[in-house]
Amino acid sequence: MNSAPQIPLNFRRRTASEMLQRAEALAAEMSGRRSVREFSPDPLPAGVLDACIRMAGSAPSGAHQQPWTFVVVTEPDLKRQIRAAAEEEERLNYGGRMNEEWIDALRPFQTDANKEFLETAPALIILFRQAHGLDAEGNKIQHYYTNESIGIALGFLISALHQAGIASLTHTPSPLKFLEPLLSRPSNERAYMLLPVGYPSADCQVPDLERKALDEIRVDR
Ligand code: IYR
Repeated sequence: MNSAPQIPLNFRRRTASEMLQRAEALAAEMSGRRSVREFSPDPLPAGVLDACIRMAGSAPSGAHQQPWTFVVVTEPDLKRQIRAAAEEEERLNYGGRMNEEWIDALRPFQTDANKEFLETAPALIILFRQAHGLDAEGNKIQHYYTNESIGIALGFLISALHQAGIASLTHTPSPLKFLEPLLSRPSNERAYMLLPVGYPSADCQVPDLERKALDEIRVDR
């Protein structure tokens, strides 16, 4: 294989105090992020989603294959169709496909098969994982670590949205397959996550949750 041209890394060391200050500020900012299920219909300012998706697209990926597509849906009729199809699946989920233990685990979130937010939120971002690539002749190109890669990109996206002042919900109407024909995706793309994005409604409530403390999630050896 040809070696790719190499360029000097653009990296500047920060002072210890600057590092600590930035890390603490970011941790505080991100711990304020909450998943939102009640959205205002207010539209988002032009260009903000583009910048957030650009940040998501800067995620590292297996062999730098960037195996992702971000579909942004703002068209009301398409949102309505997505809601109808999602609710059809969720009625089956809540009606017996999820067992009692699962339904119990969801109680704090007061979820049910009704997914009004899929129509209220001004935009839906649907992440597609490219299970393989396609060349100009339609031949398959092997992709590597696509699950890891798309998960990292989703994390980048959620973080970018929150820092830009946009609320989101990591929504997985399950199974997600219905999104592939509805959004006319090519055969190599698998729906991975549906994110309604926008401003929370004025009276939005969220469950009073606690995050695990650092000593519960960090282990030193
Ligand atoms: N997909 C269903 C159920 C659901 C499952 C989990 I795990 C959640 O954290 C939340 C919901 C729904 O969207 O209602």
